Amino acid sequence: VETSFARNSPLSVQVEDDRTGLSLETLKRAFLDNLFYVQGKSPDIATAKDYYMALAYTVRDRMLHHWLSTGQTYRRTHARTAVYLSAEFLMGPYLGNNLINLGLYDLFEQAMEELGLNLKEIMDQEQEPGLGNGGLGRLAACYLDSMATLEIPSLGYGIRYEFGIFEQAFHDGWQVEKTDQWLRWGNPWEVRRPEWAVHVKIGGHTEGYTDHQGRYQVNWVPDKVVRGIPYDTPILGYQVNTANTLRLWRAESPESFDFDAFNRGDYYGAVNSKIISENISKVLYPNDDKLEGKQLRLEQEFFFVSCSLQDMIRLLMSEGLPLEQFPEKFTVQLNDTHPAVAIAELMRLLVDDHEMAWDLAWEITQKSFAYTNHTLLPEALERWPMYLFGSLLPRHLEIIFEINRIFLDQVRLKFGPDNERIARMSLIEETGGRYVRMANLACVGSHAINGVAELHTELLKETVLKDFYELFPEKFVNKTNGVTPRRWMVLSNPRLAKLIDQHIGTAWPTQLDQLSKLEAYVDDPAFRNEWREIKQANKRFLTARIERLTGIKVNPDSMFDVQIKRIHEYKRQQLNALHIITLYRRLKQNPDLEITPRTFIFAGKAAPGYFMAKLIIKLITAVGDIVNRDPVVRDRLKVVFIPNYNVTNSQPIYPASDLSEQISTAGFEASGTGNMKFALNGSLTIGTLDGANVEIREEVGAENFFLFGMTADEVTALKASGYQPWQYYEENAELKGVIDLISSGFFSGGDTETFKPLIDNLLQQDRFTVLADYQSYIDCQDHVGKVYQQDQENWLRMSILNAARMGKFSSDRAVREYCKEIWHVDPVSIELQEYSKMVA
Ligand code: CR6
Repeated sequence: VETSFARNSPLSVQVEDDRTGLSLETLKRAFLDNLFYVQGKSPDIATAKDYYMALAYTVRDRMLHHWLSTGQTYRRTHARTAVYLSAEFLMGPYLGNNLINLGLYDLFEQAMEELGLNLKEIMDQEQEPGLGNGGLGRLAACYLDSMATLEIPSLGYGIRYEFGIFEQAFHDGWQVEKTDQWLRWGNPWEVRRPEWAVHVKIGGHTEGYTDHQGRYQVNWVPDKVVRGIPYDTPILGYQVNTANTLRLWRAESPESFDFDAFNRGDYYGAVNSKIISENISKVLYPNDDKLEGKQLRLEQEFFFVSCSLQDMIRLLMSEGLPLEQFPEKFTVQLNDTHPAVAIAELMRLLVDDHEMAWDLAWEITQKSFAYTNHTLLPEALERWPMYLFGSLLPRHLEIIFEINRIFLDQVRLKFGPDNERIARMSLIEETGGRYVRMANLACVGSHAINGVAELHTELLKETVLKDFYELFPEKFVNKTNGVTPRRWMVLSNPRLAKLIDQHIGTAWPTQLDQLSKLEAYVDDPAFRNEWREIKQANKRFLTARIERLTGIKVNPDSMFDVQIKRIHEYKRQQLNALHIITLYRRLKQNPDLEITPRTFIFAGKAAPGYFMAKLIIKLITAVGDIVNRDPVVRDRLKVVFIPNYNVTNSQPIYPASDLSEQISTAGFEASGTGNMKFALNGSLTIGTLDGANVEIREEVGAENFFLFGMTADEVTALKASGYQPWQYYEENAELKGVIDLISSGFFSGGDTETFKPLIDNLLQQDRFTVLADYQSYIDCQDHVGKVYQQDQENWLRMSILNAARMGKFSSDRAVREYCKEIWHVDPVSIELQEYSKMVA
């Protein structure tokens, strides 16, 4: 950061103002104080990181009053609290978002400017906490934002991974992974709370005994104990006083553990066991939509669940409420099955530790939990080998057996002796090895089960959870995902946000339906002009960023055709690549062909162990290497892969895109949430009838959405009839040409082996029906190109209408639905308490 401190303005601020004051003068003084007293730096030796830290503390100081008042109000009123249990929270950078939610962005921007600093450059210093893989973790973050904004008492519980999602770099067009070091410079937003640490048992065996009342009890004797330390981060609502808490657990070794006794002076052993304990929260598993059946992963899941439930019980008791009140005080949402072991753990805590009768404990458990399913992919459904589960959680396995025994009796009662049904519904899979089925546990132990888009919920009821739907139809509800307009519009598209403010007022960020008022301006020339100019400005900004990150010069007047998301075969980045090669071949065959200039923008990580996804990345970068340099193309096509996709890097992309690629095989994308961020920012979708695309199209109107491809039912039918992908290859000359070009080694320096696995897979299996959808996609893309080039006025109109009609997809709407139909939690508004009165 270039600095030239304005030393001319004498600061006349009192010390006591520093913590709370909001005048320009005070902000500057507080910032300099934090630089001096917290960072221990004077401006002449301060680094860009120091400025970031000083500013972050200055902002945090202005959040604490909200935070403490919120906590105090919740305790005093015994507020019913929505608990979001999630193995992932993909929060994104905090500084900008906190400034927006405090309503202090402009003020701080000015304060920094007066000190010769630039707010955006300081914001760029933040290392975002990448504690999630993709949609599921980011959804959790959007929901926390909405819960705070809607003044819903809530707590997010998760894991404070020391290493979040890996950093992606490229070597020779291949993805390489580097460890993420988000904590390297310290984390100014969190507060460590060792006083609320808890112990978590792992492994060992159980022992039965008869208590003094003659009742049979079980004691779990673990072979290791780890300590969970909570780290709290305030989650501000938008322009309200509410600041809820995100509580993430770090694993440490328990101080009380007597290493001497256990290891007889074996210091190395003692230190080693400390390291082993700390392993639990060391690193995020980098898989999206895929289970990694590792012991450490199960330990992580159990660890944060046990910490969180113990913490909830502590909170309940600290309010003087009895254990029976647990489901009145808390409603607990399970974000996928990752925390589903909570059902067995709450039973254990109630029955074993608190000696509650089984039936009452079960009633409490079922009342407390609700389960969100996020995928239909069989490879993502968690099942744990029974021996592994039992060796780590011997007591929980016993409890699951007992839940299962009672549950299967209930199934028999309703359906008679239907052994196949019973085998399918059992919490234990017994065919081909024994497994604990976490989705079945989640369904049985919850009072509500939801999918994340209408189509997804319907498919759940018809396929993966069909038996459960037949047994408990009343439990099933849909909750279509949403995204927060604060981060995804106000913060990341300030120009567009301002234009909208000027036309429809400033209520839309919390009442997104109001965007419909923009429809009145769809034919207003001045408004249309500004809309176009803003898109162009955003594209120029991204163009500069792309050149900085990749060295590639792109044309901001070309169509920005964007696919940014995890790399997965079902998301079909390979289909997009086939389209690029199709256009390239057409140009090679006819260099004077009229085509719409396009910049294809990709970003996204592949799971490190997912070979095919990594090969798809290599294909895209290899195609880019050829296409970007071939003089025949004359810059009409450009392909860029922006490295290290994360929240920070995504924020400038959505506002700059023209075309949003949402091209998954119908029936495979549970919802998608990127699709919403694009349309909200005025880009048009090319997409299949999959996930939330279906509902987006319904809202924006079929005429404002580029639809292609088979429906989910058609995909199923095609596969049932014996899908033969090579027939599509043989019968479609253009497709054949494209595939043959890849096979020939044209994109791999003459090497015919590199892409062989990908091509063989497409021709022989093609699980995601890429070839079957190819022609439909190409036709649709040809149409898209025409509209963009020849009917710019209509494109602009569609862009405005897309944004205007996206009100439904605010995460506020989603959270309101959860509150009303699943959680039964009401808002509690927060009045800032006087410090002097803030005594317990
Ligand atoms: N990968 C779905 O695939 C959905 C999000 C959030 C996913 C995606 O379609 O939008 O969850 N599923 O609901 C899982 O992670 C299991 C995802 O992010």
